[in-house]
Amino acid sequence: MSEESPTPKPSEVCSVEAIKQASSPRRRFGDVERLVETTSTNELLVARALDGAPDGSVIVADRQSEGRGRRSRKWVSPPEGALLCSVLFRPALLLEEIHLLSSIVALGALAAARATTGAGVMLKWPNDLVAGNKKVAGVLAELVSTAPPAVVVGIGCNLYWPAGWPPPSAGGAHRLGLKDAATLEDVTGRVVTRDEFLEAFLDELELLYDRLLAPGGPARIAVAQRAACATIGRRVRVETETGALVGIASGIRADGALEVEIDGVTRAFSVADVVHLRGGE
Ligand code: BT5
Repeated sequence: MSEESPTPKPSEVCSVEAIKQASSPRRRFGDVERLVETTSTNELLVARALDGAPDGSVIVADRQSEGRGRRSRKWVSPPEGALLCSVLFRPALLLEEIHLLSSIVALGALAAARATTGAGVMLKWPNDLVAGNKKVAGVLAELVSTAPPAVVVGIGCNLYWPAGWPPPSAGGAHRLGLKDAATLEDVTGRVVTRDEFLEAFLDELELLYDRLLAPGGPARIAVAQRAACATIGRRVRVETETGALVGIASGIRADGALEVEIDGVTRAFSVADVVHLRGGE
């Protein structure tokens, strides 16, 4: 009696092409330098960019002693449990489209957070990842004065906080600027490791970067950014170097500036901090 192999169900049939795609290495962002400790992954990658490092170079560190935020602020992270990562771009983009590199990094992290933990995080202008009013990740872009210019975009994403963090001896969460911070574990109850998150993030980033560089790409990424941005339509307080103003966030301009309706006038802000206001605020 001859043994007949059972007919495979459609879900078990896998084309050679699909197998190749599933196992193919990333074309970009494959060159990942992993460090135990550095001052700031952005600082280091800016130096590497000046030395000629290629488009798609990535640096990841377990710890940073001088993590940078925007406007000379500090980014603080525990000795484990955070993704601290910087990516170098040498894109063929117009100067006014450069801000979209920060957007693809934020959108890549948003997709990675959803894929690995199911987190329903959103963006807060310009490119924070937030769960409600809690900040889960921040993005910092730095222009490198090479010709043509390069851009280093860094992301710090709180995955989970180890026991004893933030250290009470340092004044706790408030003093470290972490009172409005949260981790993906806080938000979803799920712990994702840095390597898992990094893989998901870089896979997403490759798709988004290809999309950005394709014809019509900047407009498409801008649409995706607006769709993911919880700031639009919200009553916000906009804090600038010269003071604070309250209005309704109405849009994001092509150059990345936030448009806010204040007393019937639309004003645009390129560099500012935004607070999402709740009902009575
Ligand atoms: C940012 O700045 O959100 C950009 C953060 C970018 C950090 C990454 S880590 C890898 C790469 N290398 C670097 O040196 N930097 C990048 P900003 O919007 O200015 O927010 C900074 C503020 O967020 C601080 O003043 C604190 O109040 C708060 N903060 C600091 N650490 C935080 C954390 N781990 N989680 C949430 N909030 C934090």
